[in-house]
Parts: sequence; structure tokens; C-alpha cells
Amino acid sequence: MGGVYIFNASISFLLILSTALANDHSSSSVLARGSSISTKDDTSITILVSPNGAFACGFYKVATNAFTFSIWFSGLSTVAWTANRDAPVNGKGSSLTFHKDGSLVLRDYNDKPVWSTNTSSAAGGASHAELLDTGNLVVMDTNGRHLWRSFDSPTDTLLPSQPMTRGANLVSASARGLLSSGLFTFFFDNDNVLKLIYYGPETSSLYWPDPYKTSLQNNRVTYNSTQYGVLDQKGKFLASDGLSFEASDLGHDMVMRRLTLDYDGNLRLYSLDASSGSWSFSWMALRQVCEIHGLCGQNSFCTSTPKLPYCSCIPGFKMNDPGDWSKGCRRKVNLSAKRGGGKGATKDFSFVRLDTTDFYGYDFKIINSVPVFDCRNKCLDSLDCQAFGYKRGLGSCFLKNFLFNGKMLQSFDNFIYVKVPKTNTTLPSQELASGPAHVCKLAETEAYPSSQLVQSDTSKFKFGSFLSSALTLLVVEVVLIIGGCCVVYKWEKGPEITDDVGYMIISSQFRMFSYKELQKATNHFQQELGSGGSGAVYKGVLDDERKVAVKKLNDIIQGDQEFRSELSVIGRIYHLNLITIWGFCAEKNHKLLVSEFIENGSLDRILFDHQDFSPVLQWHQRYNIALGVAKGLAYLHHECLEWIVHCDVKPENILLDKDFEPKIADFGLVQLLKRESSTQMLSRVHGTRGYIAPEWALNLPITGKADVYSYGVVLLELVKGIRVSEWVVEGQEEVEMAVRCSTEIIKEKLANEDKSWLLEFVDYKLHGDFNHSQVIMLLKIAVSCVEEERRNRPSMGHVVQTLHAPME
Ligand SMILES: *[C@@H]1O[C@H](CO)[C@@H](O)[C@H](O)[C@H]1NC(C)=O
Ligand SMILES: *[C@@H]1O[C@H](CO)[C@@H](O)[C@H](O)[C@H]1NC(C)=O
Ligand SMILES: *[C@@H]1O[C@H](CO)[C@@H](O)[C@H](O)[C@H]1NC(C)=O
Ligand SMILES: *[C@@H]1O[C@H](CO)[C@@H](O)[C@H](O)[C@H]1NC(C)=O
Ligand SMILES: *[C@@H]1O[C@H](CO)[C@@H](O)[C@H](O)[C@H]1NC(C)=O
Ligand SMILES: CC(=O)N[C@H]1CO[C@H](CO)[C@@H](O)[C@@H]1O
Repeated sequence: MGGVYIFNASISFLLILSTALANDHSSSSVLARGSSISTKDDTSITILVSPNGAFACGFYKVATNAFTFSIWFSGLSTVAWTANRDAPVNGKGSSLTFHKDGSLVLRDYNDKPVWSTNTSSAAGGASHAELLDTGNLVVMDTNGRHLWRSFDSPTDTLLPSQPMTRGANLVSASARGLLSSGLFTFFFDNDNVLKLIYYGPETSSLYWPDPYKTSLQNNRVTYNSTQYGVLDQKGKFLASDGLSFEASDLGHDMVMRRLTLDYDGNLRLYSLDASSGSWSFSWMALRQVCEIHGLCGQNSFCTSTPKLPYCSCIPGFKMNDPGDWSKGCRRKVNLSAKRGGGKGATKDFSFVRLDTTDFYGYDFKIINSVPVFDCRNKCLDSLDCQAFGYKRGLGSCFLKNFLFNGKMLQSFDNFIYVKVPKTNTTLPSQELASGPAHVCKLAETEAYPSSQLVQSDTSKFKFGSFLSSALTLLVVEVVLIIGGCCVVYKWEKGPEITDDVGYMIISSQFRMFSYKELQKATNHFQQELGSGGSGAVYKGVLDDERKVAVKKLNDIIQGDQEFRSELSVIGRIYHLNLITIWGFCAEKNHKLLVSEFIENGSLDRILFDHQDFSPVLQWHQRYNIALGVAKGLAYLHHECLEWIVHCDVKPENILLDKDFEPKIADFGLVQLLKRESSTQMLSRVHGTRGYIAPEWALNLPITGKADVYSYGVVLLELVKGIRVSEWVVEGQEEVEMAVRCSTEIIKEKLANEDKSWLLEFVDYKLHGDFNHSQVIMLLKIAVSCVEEERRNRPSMGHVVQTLHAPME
């Protein structure tokens, strides 16, 4: 860290330019009243040079026959200030005149004034113009007072000692190498905070400092209305809103510096390497280019890569203007064209889910704490709704009428569901996924009567769209190379950049394996990791050195086609707290499931089979496991577009990675075994009694609340550290009764003021080293989860919320 980021400029280009600029060299730093200089011969003309030789000003050639009046770094092509960035003047016959009346005026070839300092009527009258050592061009009166300063009207660059003030905005250039105004602005907002904003033709949005946070959280103050900021020569920037940053080469006061709002919307501090004439950046506002708004236009999203960020259209959209991402994308099929009018029209739409993608802003409605299907129905009901965002855990629902500022996120908490018309053209992947309803899913429909979600099978996520993203990257790169880009960014290869694409990599890895391949990976199924009702699990190593767990599924009597369609659902599930399924094998009677290998084994081993010398699962780890399992189940229950009830939650199915983060295994297996009658399933899948909700015995439809019950039992075990089946005293009672009785006792004790019983109740192996309020919370949740009447049990989403909420 702290390195200087190299910004390779083309040296040869610099040399050509510097000799061109030196042609008409004038060593004077002062322009007297009455002087006039005209453009000629279509070449740049230096009019003034600062006394220290660092800066020059004059006619700067921006294109053939197009000139600006600019200040630049002597000998370099880097422009620091421009008078007429958006109205260049003609190369022949345009003039800069210091009129006798005291104003400095730039006129085009036809004598039309393009720019003026407006100093003609100044009291005392202007005497001369001077380019100072700082790069500041000033018009002075006879007493040396400044009547006008170029420092007061910056363009895209702030020089050391040049103040950033109210109304003195930096506006980016429109493209690499151009001077004309672009779409990004650095300015003091009304709340006295320095910000970066994107001003597009259709929309504007703030993107720095972090718009998701308050000023205070961003370490900015709003009360100081001075609105002043300045960069000093040593490389430190300080502003009245508390913004402060330093160059990585802080302290070298002989270094030339500039703070520039670049054409890509990032604010960067540059240092000049005098020997090579190249600029390197020593600080930048945004490390992740995708945080910048407007880069990819609407209906598309930005992905960070170690090399360059790239844009992709949302699946079902295409680029508005191939070659210009800032124009964004549009729908291939208009939503309005599909609107038959009236409520019935909502049947014409379904949703495509974009994982780990977020679109900032344009939420026309925000609803908190609702399940995802409510959010979905709200979006279906609204004609304006183009998509909705859903934040897991909080259950926040954001209806969006415009999709902008899209980017891939690291966090897996955000989902965007884009409204798409249902089409009659079935894609292979959709066909695969639309099998008949599953045992658990059917029941779930009963629990949540809004059936909209279950009907729509077209809203499937497609792996193919990622392929097109990859192609887009290729195209963008080719365009950049052809575009004669002479500047190459070398982003420091940070983990946050590569992690951004994590989801893509994971999902595109889901594939079909051959039996031979798995035989080889597991060395002929030698190392068995364990075996349960649904089959034995073996350890293996793939050719790419990924460690995997391969499960041989017994008793799959479905056809290959159905098996695959089930897997196409499971294979799309990705969550931190669920085992990632990497693929499957379906060859004749071989049915295997390939998933990630989890280092630390299952929870039951470390929680119950404790050896004297092995480490004890600490309290904070147990709490984290409780939270993680809840998140994983909440995801299965509420957020997969296909609801999945695990039906077999128990410590054996909770695996722990090396950081003891829990990962739920064996979800979706019930679906694979669905052809059998439910009683058979019960006996096979639910080998361990004690975790089964009472409704299984009562032959009621199974809903997610069955998992909630099992989760409650696991919570009790996490606290007590003993398997619930061993709570049975003297072998008199059934396990179910033991749970019942224990929870009655716990309930009573929880109501008691005196909490000294906890010391005895909580796992003795912790030696009293636990957080009392957390234990009480877990027990309260556990007790409510194992309620006999399932309506009284909380949903997993609610459990997650409770675990996250601050303690009373
Ligand atoms: C000079 O005055 C004109 C007309 O009022 C205005 O458009 C222009 O922006 C002013 N120039 C400067 C440098 O302030
Ligand atoms: C406001 O900012 C200015 C400039 O940074 C500073 O001199 C002044 O002390 C600040 N005022 C307060 C009240 O902090
Ligand atoms: C979609 O709507 C836009 C604007 O309403 C229109 O310009 C465009 O032609 C439409 N496209 C299709 C495929 O109907
Ligand atoms: C889809 O196909 C069905 C039956 O073939 C037809 O009735 C329906 O109109 C079609 N829908 C659309 C949107 O084309
Ligand atoms: C117990 O947990 C609560 C909530 O997680 C936390 O606020 C509190 O500081 C913890 N107490 C101790 C002593 O660690
Ligand atoms: C039971 C088990 O495998 N424990 C291991 C979990 O991971 C930690 C850290 O990697 C090891 O130290 C334990 O031995």
C-alpha cells in the first residue's frame, strides 16, 4: 500500500508537443495593456511563461484549427486551466487582446468575443496581466490588487494553493485528451460538504462520499459554512468540511502536483516525475471505479476487474449506442407493448434475478420488513415499476422506476429482480427448471397464499448472460486498443477488486461431471467423509485442485431429465451460509452431487464429540453459527424464487469452515427424492429424531415452519452443548417430550428475574465464559421456534432480524 500508481503517458507524444509549444517561446510573464496576439499557422502559441518557468499560457491547440486560451505545465501537454473549453476558437485570425479599457478578451476569427475577464469598468483600471509561479493568471491594477484570477474559475484541475470555494467547481473533461466539459462535478453542496456528482442528460446523482452513508459517517461536517479547501505544496488537502487527504509522497515540496477530476469521474491527485515527464497518482477519491455513477448508463451494470472496469447490459437489454456505454441499454421487448391494460396484465410479467448487483437510487417506493413475494406483487401492480431491489435480513423492498448506477457488489445481501415480459420462447435452461411442484414447495404455497411467485417459472437466472458479459469485456478492450489509448491504468491488484466478480465465477462453475472424472477425483471413492440417509460423501480433488465433497445419492428413482431440472434449481443457489453446489453427475444409475469441501467438518462433531485436548467451540462462535444458520435458512425459505424447505436441519448438516462460519448442507435433497411417498421420505431423510416438528407425525403439509422447529432444537443444543436426545432423564421419556418439558422449564426460568441458573444450564465446557444477554436471546428464540402450534413460530427472516437487533 501507499505506492504511487503509475500513469504511463506517452513520452514521445510529450516530446513532440513540448517542442511545438516551445516554437514561439516568449519568456515574459507579463502582458501589458494594449497587447494583442493572434492565432496563425495552426500551431500552439505561448504568450506568457511564469517566472519560475513551470507554467505557460497561450493558445493551445485542441484539434485541427481549434484553439483554446489555456494555462499548461511548461513542456507538457497537461492543461491546468482553460478560458473557453466549450467554445474553441479558429486557428487563423482569432485573437487575445488586452484592451485599453482594461479587460482581457478572446475573440474568434470573426471578431466575436468568446470570453472576457470583464475588468473594463474596474475602479482604478487594470494595468497588466501576469502569470504567477503558482500557475495563477491574474489581471492587476496599478496597486497590484487582483481584479481577476484564473484560480477563481477552475476547470477540471486544482493547483497547490488554489482554493476550492463556493461556486468554484471542478468539472471533468468529456473524454480522454479532450478539454470540453464532461458530466462529473466536484463541488461544495448546499450542506457545506465537498462532493462528486454525475450530471447526465436525464439524471444526476451523487456518488462521493459514499451516498449510502450520512455526512457524519463519512467523517464530514456540515456546520462549517466557510466552504473552503486547499491543497498545499507538500501534498496535503484540507477542507472546511473535514475532508483531508494526503499524497503518498507527502512532504516533497519540490514536486509538481495537481488535483484533477478526470474524465472518468474519479478525483485524483497527481505528482510529476520531472525526469520522465510522466504523472503518477498519489491519491484518488474512489478505489473502485464502479462506484462512480453514470459510467455504464441506464439498464446496465459495472463490474470491476483487475484490469479495467467493464459494463454489461442487464439480461434482456441491448446497448443503445454500441461504442458508448454512457448511453446505456434498452429493453429488447418494451414493457409497455406487453401491457394489455388492467390487472390481468400482471400475468404477462415475470422477473429475472440479478445477484450481487445493486442499482443506486430511483426508489419510488421503499417498504420495510416484507417478504420478497409481497415486494414482487407490489412491483407487478405498478406500471412504473421496472424492477425491485430486495435486501435480505432486513426485508427491505425497493421499487424502482429507473435502473441506473448499477454495479456488482461483494455483499450477497442485495438482489435486484428485473421485470421482464413473459415470452413464449422457452430457453433450454428455463425448460430444465420448470419441473412439477415439489413436495415442500407445494405446501409452502399454502402457507403463503399469494401464488404469483410459484406460477412464474420463466423468471430464471441464466448463466448464459455471463458469457455475454465476458464477450463485452473483450469488445471493450478491443475498442480501447483501436481507439489509440496511450494511457494504461495499472490498478493495484487488491482483493476487493477480484472478489467483485465472485458470484459470476461461482455460478458459471456449476456443471455436469462425468462419472469417470469423479472416480478419478475421489480416487475411486476412497476417503469417505460420512454417510447419511441420502447417501455417502467422499472427499475428492478436481483437476483444477479444488477440494470437493462428492455425494453418492442412493435411491434416486427419477429420470435423468427430472433430476437435472431439480439440480438446475439447487445449482443456482448461492449463499455464504449454504454449501455451494458445483455440479452433478447423472449417468445411468449413478447420481452424484459435487459440492465445495468444508474443512472443519460438521457441527455435531465439535459440539458433542468433545475430546479433552481439542478446542471448545467458544460462545462467540456458537452465536455466529446460530446467526449464520438462520441466514441460510431464511434465504432458502424466503428469497430463492423457488422456495425450498430443508426438511432436515440438524447439526450433522451444518458444516463449519476454517473460520467456523456455518454452511448448511443437503438442502434441496427432499426435492430430489420427491417421487417417494412422504412417509418413506420421513423415515429416510429424518434419521435423527428430536429435530422433527410435530406436524410430520400429524401428516400435515410441511412448510418452512418445520425447519424453524428443527432450528430451535439446534439452538438449544448450541447453548447446552449436549445432544437433545441425551436430555432424556433415565430413559423414561420420548425425545419429543424431553424437548417439550425442557422448553417449558426454560420458559419459566426466562420469566424469572434471577438469572443465576444460566451458569448451570449453559454448556459447562465454556466455564461460564459466555455473554448472558446473548444466551437469553438465543433461548427465547429457541423456545418460540419449538412452539407446537406452527403459526406461533417465527419465520427465519424474523429470527435473523432479532439476532441482528441491538439488545434491550
Ligand atoms: C463576463 O461577462 C459575461 C457577460 O455578463 C459573462 O457571460 C462571462 O461569464 C463573464 N466572464 C467571466 C470570466 O466572468
Ligand atoms: C471552518 O473551516 C475553516 C477553514 O478550514 C477553519 O479555519 C475554521 O476554523 C472552521 N470553523 C469551525 C467553527 O470549525
Ligand atoms: C420501445 O419504446 C420506445 C420509447 O417508448 C420506442 O422508441 C421503441 O421503438 C420501442 N421499441 C419496441 C421494440 O417497441
Ligand atoms: C403464448 O402461447 C399461447 C399458446 O400457444 C398463446 O395463447 C398466447 O397468446 C401466447 N402468448 C404470447 C404473449 O405470445
Ligand atoms: C453481549 O452481547 C451484546 C450484543 O451482542 C453486546 O452489546 C455486549 O457488549 C456483550 N457483552 C459482553 C460482556 O461482551
Ligand atoms: C475439528 C477441526 O477440524 N478443527 C479445526 C478447525 O479449523 C481450525 C483452524 O483451521 C483448526 O485448528 C482445527 O483443528
